[in-house]
Amino acid sequence: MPIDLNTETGPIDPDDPKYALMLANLQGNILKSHGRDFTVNIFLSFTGTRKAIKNWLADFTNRFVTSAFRQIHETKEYKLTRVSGRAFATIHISAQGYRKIGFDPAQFVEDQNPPSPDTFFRDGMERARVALGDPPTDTWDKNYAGRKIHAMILLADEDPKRLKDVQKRVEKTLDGVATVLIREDGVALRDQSNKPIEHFGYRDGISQPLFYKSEIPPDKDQWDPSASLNIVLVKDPLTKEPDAFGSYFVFRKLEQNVKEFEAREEALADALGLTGNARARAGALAVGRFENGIPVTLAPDDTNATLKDANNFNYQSDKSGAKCPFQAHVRKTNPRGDTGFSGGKVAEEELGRRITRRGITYGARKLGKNGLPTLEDRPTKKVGLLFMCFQRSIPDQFGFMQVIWANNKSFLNPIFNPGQAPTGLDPIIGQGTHSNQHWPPVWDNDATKPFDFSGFVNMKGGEYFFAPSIAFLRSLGEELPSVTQDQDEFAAEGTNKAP
Ligand code: N7H
Repeated sequence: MPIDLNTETGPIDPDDPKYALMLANLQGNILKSHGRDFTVNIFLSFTGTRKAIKNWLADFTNRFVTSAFRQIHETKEYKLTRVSGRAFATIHISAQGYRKIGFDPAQFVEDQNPPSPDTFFRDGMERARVALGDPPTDTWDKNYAGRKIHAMILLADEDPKRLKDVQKRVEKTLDGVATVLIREDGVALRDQSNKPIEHFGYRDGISQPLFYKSEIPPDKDQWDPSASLNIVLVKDPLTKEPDAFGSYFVFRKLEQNVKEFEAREEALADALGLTGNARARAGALAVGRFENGIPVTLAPDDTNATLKDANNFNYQSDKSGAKCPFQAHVRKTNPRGDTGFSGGKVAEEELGRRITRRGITYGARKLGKNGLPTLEDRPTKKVGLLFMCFQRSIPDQFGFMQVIWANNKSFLNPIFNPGQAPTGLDPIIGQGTHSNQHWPPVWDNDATKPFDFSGFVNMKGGEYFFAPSIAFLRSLGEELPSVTQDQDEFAAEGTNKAP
């Protein structure tokens, strides 16, 4: 029986044979992160004939692309052997890219429930600039503006040397097909406990929608991260093959001004009269978690080690925002039931807004004696997040989250409790002027002070893409897959041991 997304109601068992064809036809990284620490993201402008580009897409898919099925089996193998046999690869095509190879982007019909205005895949990110509150395109990095980006290749590996080798090998195949417009290197930052962090120093990647049964934690009475396939997958509109799904993909290069952000954290701590250990609460009020991942709605400071990376929480015992303010980044972007419960469960509409984040940090930080990045070195530019996320609909999910939640000073509380002071911008990603935020000087006390906190994340360019099904990509080729030059053969020549 073909998979029907409308009847999928929760996480799946990927070993159930019912899902095998779906997983073989689906690109990796969508249902589960590829998890490698080094990536190169290559943005292409197609220059060849339609025929040459289509053949290249099919050939690249056969030689390099990692399916969700293969990703699962490679992960199992890696757990057994601690050796990763090959680099990970996926490909994403923009609306302009589909046009270039003769497909009409109007065939990509995204859900609208109600959507954030003007943030549709078919129109591209540049046209969504005003809706998203993004800065003028002349402040973007070179080659992001102008609607020239047709595709993005993501290559990832644990071994940076092999990654470079594979990158060169891929780029050699582009002759007469495409030019490389931009290359972005992603390098995961990690803290002393080897957990991924972002450049402001906070643990990241803790809370995600989870699609595989084996990932669901036992404690989930306050927040259940379970997700069904229909929040991230859609039928690939360009193939009639059974069980061929894809996903809408957002890429944004978000530069972080670490020095000014940290100065603002100190200024907020001063304004709220926080002293000693309590000063760390200033940043936690902005992010919604302390640097070590403890949610500020659960604790006034960062000392309770059992709460690190806690995710089984909601805001029902913090209805006035006196512990975690409504504007805090993680509360804005995942209100965990603040927008309503139905039958004791978080409203379906809110759950359907979730995005599957797959970003990675970029930019060099100085290394300390332990080989880890020193967070004392505080850059003002050239470091940040290559933000990436998958979803069923850009206007309903990423677009809605950025425009109707993060940038909206009335979300959340005044919408549900009219007459209350505005919530203000999301201090991390909210775009707009006069942030209008209020902050609680005393944890769990309703009195607040006004203080503006925003403007430390700057959008430097990006694009909307679709991650097509492997069935579609293969169908573009005229010949049988090339087996003689498979990436495996190359991997055998190079290093194949993960560090
Ligand atoms: Fe955010 N940060 O360091 O403050 N994010 N984010 N994000 N973010 C999260 O809970 C950060 C960005 C979401 O389920 C954490 O996994 C930074 C965009 C969502 O409770 C931290 C940037 C969008 C969540 C950060 C950035 C989102 C989330 C806590 C840009 C969408 C999950 C770690 C440079 C439009 C919330 C965690 C939940 C978590 C930060 C971008 C969305 C530390 C620095 C553009 C949905």
